[in-house]
Parts: sequence; structure tokens; C-alpha cells
Amino acid sequence: MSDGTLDSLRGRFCGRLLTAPDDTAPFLTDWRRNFTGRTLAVAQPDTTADVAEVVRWCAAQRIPLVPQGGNTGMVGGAVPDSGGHALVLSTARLNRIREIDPLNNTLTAEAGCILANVQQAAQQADRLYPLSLGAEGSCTIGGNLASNAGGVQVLRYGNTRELCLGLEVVTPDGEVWDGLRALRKDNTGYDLKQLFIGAEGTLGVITAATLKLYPRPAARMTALAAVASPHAALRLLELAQRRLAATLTAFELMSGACMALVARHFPDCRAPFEQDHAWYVLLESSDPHSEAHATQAFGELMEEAFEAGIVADAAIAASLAQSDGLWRIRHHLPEAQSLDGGDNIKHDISVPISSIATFIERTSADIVAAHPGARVLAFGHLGDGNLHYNVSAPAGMPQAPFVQASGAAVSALVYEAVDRVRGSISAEHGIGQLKVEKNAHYKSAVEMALMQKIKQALDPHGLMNPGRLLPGH
Ligand code: FAD
Ligand code: 2HG
Ligand code: ZN
Repeated sequence: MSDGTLDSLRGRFCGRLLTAPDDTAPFLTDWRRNFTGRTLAVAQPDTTADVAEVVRWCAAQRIPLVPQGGNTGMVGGAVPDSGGHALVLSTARLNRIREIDPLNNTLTAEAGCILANVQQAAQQADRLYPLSLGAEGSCTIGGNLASNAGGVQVLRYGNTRELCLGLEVVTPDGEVWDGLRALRKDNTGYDLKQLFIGAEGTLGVITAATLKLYPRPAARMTALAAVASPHAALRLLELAQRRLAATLTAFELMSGACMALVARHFPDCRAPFEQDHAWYVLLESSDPHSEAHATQAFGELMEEAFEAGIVADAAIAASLAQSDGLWRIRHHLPEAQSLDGGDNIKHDISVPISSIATFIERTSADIVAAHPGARVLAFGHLGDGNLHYNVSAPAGMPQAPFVQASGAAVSALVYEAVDRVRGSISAEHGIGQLKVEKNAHYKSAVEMALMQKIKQALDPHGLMNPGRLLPGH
């Protein structure tokens, strides 16, 4: 591609166009440092009209386009391949909150808005935008939607898919679809927004979204509970759901090995218990009534859990600061893993909640038998049946040679176990470039063919994030 051709783009849109290697470098490697690509340029449009201009230019020149938000994705979906022919479209400058309607409980934000800023804007309007995850200080609304992000409150509020009422999208031929409806009921045909949510940028560029807001809870209760096993954690989940009903907003599982790993790399993030335990649950309720009501309901739950022998020890946060302290342990887990000798073998899986405990028991035994010394780091969103079932190199060994030698065999073992219980090989992180083959292997031929037909209909030239999500594009 000659500079002259890029100049034709430069002259037509008002955003920023980065071409110097130092400027484009941060956009070319993913968060886990597994994938590094090359690019023609990074375009940072300011408006939806400018996004459309870039997409039309790419369509005319047959140039592949890779949408990128905060680049915090776990599957390499937001970085280009090594060919250097693709243009990266960064949404960083599409960062305006267009409207908040407290009575309708909706907020309309542009795709590049950082999730934490949207949460804050909702809070300033005395509302809650409930999507919450460890990367919320860097990830964007567009990236959340394109990957249908989950996070720690899915149990109560659903995935990003359930939090979206309307979308604005630039289609692969550069048309703008204004689907920014703020309606909770709309039965007028195919629900097109759902096609773009979770499509990982393969069907178009999301430029704005109308999101659901909720009343802010009157009180929040957080506790860290020590339990003997995942079976005990499931008993606690059942009890918590019975006692707290819809006020139970988070239920996270962490193994003792995970807790020790975080404490090793972040010494101020440790469980407030005198002794170590095999498993931990971080649970939270969000009560609509009052502090007193929340304290009583939560206290009674923990009392029953102790009396039934489900919980061995527990720390209930007495202040917002203590609650944040408990969450800090949980949210430092992804970083602690990468500080532990490099990126490990990750499996973001979901299985029926009822089979989780047996799954962990059997699969961990199989892994250790086949790969002596391998360290299973199991944690995740137990209330959603979503485990981060990660496997690290034996203690003292760097991750890279272990992943290279054993990664494929370990993953095959895990995914076969997932498949046996009709689980999913990607619960919330998506497919990106990491799991394209695995996804095609485990999905039925009929399902893959339907997805290919949709891709072909919307993006016949295969220019939108090619090689991601679907094979052969
Ligand atoms: P990016 O990484 O930039 O992009 C992700 C995908 O979306 C790519 O395929 C990209 O091409 C596409 N895309 C981005 N913007 C657009 C757009 N405007 N239009 C079309 N396509 C677009 N995920 C969870 O689900 N739950 C978690 O609990 C969770 N925790 C995390 C914790 C940490 C510390 C980190 C680093 C990541 C975590 N993630 C989690 C992974 C990640 O999915 C989320 O961080 C987030 O949803 C990605 O948003 P992003 O803006 O960074 O997207
Ligand atoms: C989380 O829940 C993220 O913290 C990342 O989804 C999980 O590091 C991981 O595997
Ligand atoms: Zn997660």
C-alpha cells in the first residue's frame, strides 16, 4: 500500500491516522502478549460519520479492518495479523456519553467510552450500570458488546447482551444503522442488535449503544468465606440463592492456590484468615431496602452456613473499604497469573452449575496424572457456571516452554471434559484468533454453516476482522 493511497483516507476524515511504528505499536500486541501483528495504519475516528468514511474507504480498497477498543480481550481478537495489510480502527476518540434518561433507566454511550466512566456517569445520575469486571478501567463499551462480556454480576443482571437495548452500527459497506432504541419491548422482526453483540467485530463496527440502568442498591454486603471443596461452595450457592434471592449479585470461587498466588505477587492482597483454606467464595448482596435489612439477611445466611458446616471461616466486610479490599484480591488474579513466569494455559469454560464440583475434581486429577507438577488454578464466576480453569507450569518453571510442550494436550483434556457435559469452550472471553479451530471442532456443522451464511450475507468480501471467530475468512 503506497502512502499516496493512505493520503486519500487522510484527506477524507477528521479523526487521527497513526502510521509511525512507535505510535502504532501499542495497538499491535494483545493484553496477554500472545499475539503481535502489523498494520497499515491505526485510524482513530471522532464521529460515527468518520467511522463510516473509514469503512467505505476500506471496502473500496478491499482492505481488511480490525476494530479495537481497550485491547483488553483475552483471545487476540483486537490485534491484526502479521501480514501488515489490515487497518486498525481504534474507537478511543468515540468517547462521548450522549444521553442519560433516569426515568427510562437508560444511558446512551459511544463505543469508545471506558466502562468505568459509564459506571460513574450512571452513579452521578443516581443509577447503576451493573457490568463490572477486572478490566473496567481500560475496556470499552464497544469491546464489551462485541465480546458480550460477562464479569462478576451476571448472576443478577445478565451478560452485556442483556444490558443493551439499542445499537448504532456501521455496516461492512459503510452504511450507518441507527438502532438506538430505548425500548424494553419491540417485536418488529429480527432482533438485529443481537447479531452484532458477541460478533467480535466480524459483522460491523459498533459506534454507540443504549444501555440499561438500574436503581442503585441501598446497601451492599460482601463476604469472603472459606469452604472445604467446590461441593461445599455449591451448597453455599444454593443456600445464598434461597435466602437472598435476587439480592445475591456476585458469587465467585477461588482455589487456595489462586489465593496464594495473588498474595505472593501482591502482598497487601491476602485473605483475612489465620490459616489457609482449600477454597474460598467471594459473595456479595445488593439490597434495595436498607443497610439494616442487608446486614440482617446476610448475617442470617452466614449463620446458617456455619451451623450447617458449609463454611469453615468467613470475613464479612464492615465498610466499603473492606469490601474493596476483598474485591482487590479477586481482581488481581489475572495479573498475578501473568507475573508468575508468563502467560499460562487459560480455559474460560462454562458447564452446568450442578456438574462444576465433579468437573473440577475429575479434570484436576486427570491433568496432574498426565502432566506431573502442573498447577491447576481454578477460579471464576461460580454462580454462572463459568470457570477460569487455568493450568500453570510446575513451580519454578517458566510458562512458555510448558505451554509449548503441553498446552495442546492439556487443553484437549479440558475441552473433552467440557464437551462431555455439553458445556462451552468459551463462556465470556469469546473466540478471537485463539480458539477459531477449537470452536469449529466443537460446534455442530449446522451451527457453523449458519454462522458462515450470516457472515457471507453481511460481509461478502470478508473484510471485517478476518480470521477471527470464523475459520477461513
Ligand atoms: P478489545 O479487546 O479492544 O476488543 C475485543 C473484541 O471486540 C475484538 O474482537 C475487537 O475487534 C472487537 N471490538 C472492539 N470494539 C469494537 C467495536 N466498537 N465494534 C465492533 N467490534 C469491536 N471478560 C469478561 O467477559 N469477564 C471478565 O470478568 C473479564 N475480566 C477481565 C479482567 C482483566 C484484567 C482483563 C485484562 C480482561 C478481562 N476480560 C473479561 C476480557 C475482555 O473481554 C474484557 O476486558 C472486555 O470486554 C474487552 O473490551 P475491550 O474494549 O478491551 O475490547
Ligand atoms: C476474570 O474473571 C477474567 O478475572 C480473567 O475473566 C480470567 O485470567 C483469567 O483467566
Ligand atoms: Zn471472568
